[in-house]
Amino acid sequence: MKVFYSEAHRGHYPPFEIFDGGFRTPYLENPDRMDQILSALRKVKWTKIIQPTDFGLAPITAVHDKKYLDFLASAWTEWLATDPQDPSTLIPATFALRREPAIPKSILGRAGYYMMDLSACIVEGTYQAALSSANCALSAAQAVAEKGERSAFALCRPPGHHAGKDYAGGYCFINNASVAANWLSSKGSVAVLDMDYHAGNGTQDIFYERDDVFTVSIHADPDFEYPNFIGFSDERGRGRGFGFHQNFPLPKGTDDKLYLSTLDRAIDLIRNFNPAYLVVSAGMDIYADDPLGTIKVTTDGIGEIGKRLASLDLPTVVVMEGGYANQALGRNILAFLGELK
Ligand code: SP5
Ligand code: ZN
Repeated sequence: MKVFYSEAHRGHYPPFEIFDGGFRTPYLENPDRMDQILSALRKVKWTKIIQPTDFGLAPITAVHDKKYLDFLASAWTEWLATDPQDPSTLIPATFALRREPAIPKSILGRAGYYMMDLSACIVEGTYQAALSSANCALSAAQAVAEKGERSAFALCRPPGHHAGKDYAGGYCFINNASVAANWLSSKGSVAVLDMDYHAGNGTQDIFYERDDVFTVSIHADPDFEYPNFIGFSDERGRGRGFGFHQNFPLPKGTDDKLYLSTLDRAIDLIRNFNPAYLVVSAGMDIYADDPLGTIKVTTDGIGEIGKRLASLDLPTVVVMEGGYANQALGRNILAFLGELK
C-alpha cells in the first residue's frame, strides 16, 4: 500500500493549546504521532512510504476561501510584526459574533474571524505543513483514481476534518479529506466516512449542499463533546444536498459492539449511495485509551472497522485525522490498514 507522507509537518509544533478552563497544556497533536505511525509502517513489508506530489493551490482553493488561505499564508509574519508579549504561537482570544461579521484588518482580528477555538495554534511552519498535508491526501486520491491502486494512505499531519471553507479549528487548517474528495468528485461520485472520535464539522459544512459527495460521520455526541454545535443526527444536508449527509452521535463508553453496529448502518447508507470512490477520515481517537476520547473501541475493533469498510469493495483513500494515544497509534493504524491493503 502506498503511504504518502511529508516531513514538512515538523515545522508545525505549537508549544501549547488551551483546554477548557483556560488550562495551558502541551500540544497533543504533535510530531511524535507521525514517528509512532511511521515506525510501525516501516516494520511491515506491504507499505511503501512516498513523498507527496505538489498539486499547487488550485485543488485547495476549490474547497477553501482564498482570503482564508491568504490569512494562513501570512499569519505568522503578521503576528510577529505586532511585537506580541508572548510570540510563541498565534492564538486569538476574541471570536466572531453569531451574525454576519465584518473581517477586520488586524492579524488578531482575522485570527478570531478565521478560527473556531483555541486549538488550531499557528506557528512559523504551519502553512507549509498544512499544504504538504493536503498534498498527501491529493496524492493518495491520484493513486487510486489514476494509478490503479485499490487503496492508499495519506499520512496527514496536521489533520483536516474540523477545518471548513473559511475556518481553522481542532488542530485543523486545510481539510485534507475534503480536498481529496472534491478532487475525486470530478471523476465520479464520492462517499466520505468520518470515523474520528470528534464530529467532522468541516467536512459536513463543505459538502452540506452537494449531492455528488455523500458525507457520513460517526462520533461522540456533540451534546457533551467537541465541536459541540454541530454533528447532531437531524442534520441531513440542505437544498439539493438534503439527504446526502448523516451523523451518528454516540454516547460515552461506546464499545466495539455498539460502534460496529453503528458502522453497519453507515455502510448501508454508503452502499445505497453507490459511490465510485470512498474517502475515510481515519481518526484513531475512538481508541479506548485515547486521552481526548471517551469511546472504548479496541485495536481488534479498529481492525474490524477496516474489514467492514473493505467489504464495500471501493477504491479507497484513507486520510489520517486525530488519535493521541501515541504509543498505540502504530498498532492501531496497522490493524486498520492491514484490512484495506
Ligand atoms: C482532529 C481532532 O481530533 N481534533 C480534536 C480537537 C479537540 N480539541 C478540543 C479539546 C477539548 C479539550 N477537552 C479536554 C478533556 C481532557 N480530558
Ligand atoms: Zn478527533
